[in-house]
Amino acid sequence: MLGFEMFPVSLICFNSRIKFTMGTSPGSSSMPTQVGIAAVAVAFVAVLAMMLGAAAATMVAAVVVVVLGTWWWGGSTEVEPQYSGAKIEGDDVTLDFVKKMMDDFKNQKCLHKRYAFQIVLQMREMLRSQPSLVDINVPDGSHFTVCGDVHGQFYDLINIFELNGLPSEENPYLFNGDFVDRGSFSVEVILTLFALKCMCPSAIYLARGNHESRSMNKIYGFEGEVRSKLSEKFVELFAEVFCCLPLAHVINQKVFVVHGGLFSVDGVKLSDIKAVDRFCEPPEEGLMCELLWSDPQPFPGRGPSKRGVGLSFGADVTRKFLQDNNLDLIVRSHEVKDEGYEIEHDGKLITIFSAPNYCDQMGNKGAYIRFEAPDLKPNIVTFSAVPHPDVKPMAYANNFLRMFQ
Ligand SMILES: [Mn+2]
Repeated sequence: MLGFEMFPVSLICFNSRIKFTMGTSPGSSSMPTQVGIAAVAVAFVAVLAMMLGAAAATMVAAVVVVVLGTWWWGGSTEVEPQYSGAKIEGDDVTLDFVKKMMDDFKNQKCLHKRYAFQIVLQMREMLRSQPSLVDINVPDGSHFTVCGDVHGQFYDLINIFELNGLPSEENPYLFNGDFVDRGSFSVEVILTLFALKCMCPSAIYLARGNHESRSMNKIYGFEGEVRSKLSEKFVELFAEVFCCLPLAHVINQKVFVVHGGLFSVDGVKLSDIKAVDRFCEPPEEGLMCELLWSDPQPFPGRGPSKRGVGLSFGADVTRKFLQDNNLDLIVRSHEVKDEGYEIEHDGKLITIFSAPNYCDQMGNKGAYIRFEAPDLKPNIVTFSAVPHPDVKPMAYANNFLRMFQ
């Protein structure tokens, strides 16, 4: 069960039929917000009635409704005076806030829901305006780091930042999907990555992985963790934001970076990927599905996927895609590797995986790639796992499903 998710296709099919509501609903805060608005509206009418000569009782009723409405509206987002964790002052997520938040997380302290909400909403707005394929420009003399799957291993994520520096305009990163699930610190990982992007959008790029989806989060732990550490409404909110994540990135028009891999058909152009309408749960076939799910294979041509979703593609498929799009290299993630990386397809495809000792039991190294512009030669750095608090992987996953692990 560990290396690959043998994912029941029936579940995916079921899931993709669920209508995606983003854009039609104002967000998961709509319930208390609507109650608040209704309360204010009633109060307004009452005050008007009073001004027109109604009884003092109307006035009393209005005051009661206003007080109740305000309490109801603000109750869930108010920060209690005893809260000692990281705080966002105003609208701006600052470096000081992110550092304090990461420090709190390290000490297993939660971020207040109010700030988590602010970060996730800001993230949703930012990601909505992004194209499905994002072009990244790394100026000559600068560098750029690409990381693979993190899978909720927060302590290994901070270790990457200790080894390679925090994301900033001068030290930008791309995290190539599968931020959550499996590891039991997925909430800490996703809030850290999102907060860094809110702080400085050009410091960190985030691509969707196959685990940034409702059906996977339900099975592999993220949904339960969100419910436990935040609340039910965040389950919905994260599902919406994940649907806004871009599908692929291209560095300096030369390096194509995607979570899974290539396609069941030849001739796909970057413009086709840019044109994918990605604001949905991953479908069970087509370009978007294959970008998130496919794997390379050591023999030429194409074959069925060992996962039951996407496909396996050979070096000839890689070569043709690179030629068709005038690219030099594919970087992808999605598969655990002993050394944290693997170079395949005549050096034209690199798998990068950044969750060392995956699920506390694979004994693998983690790795990231540092590219220096202009030559963009991939420098691979490997690292070992660091200790984490005694919370087992999949601790928040559905217990019934865990019996089959
Ligand atoms: Mn994956």
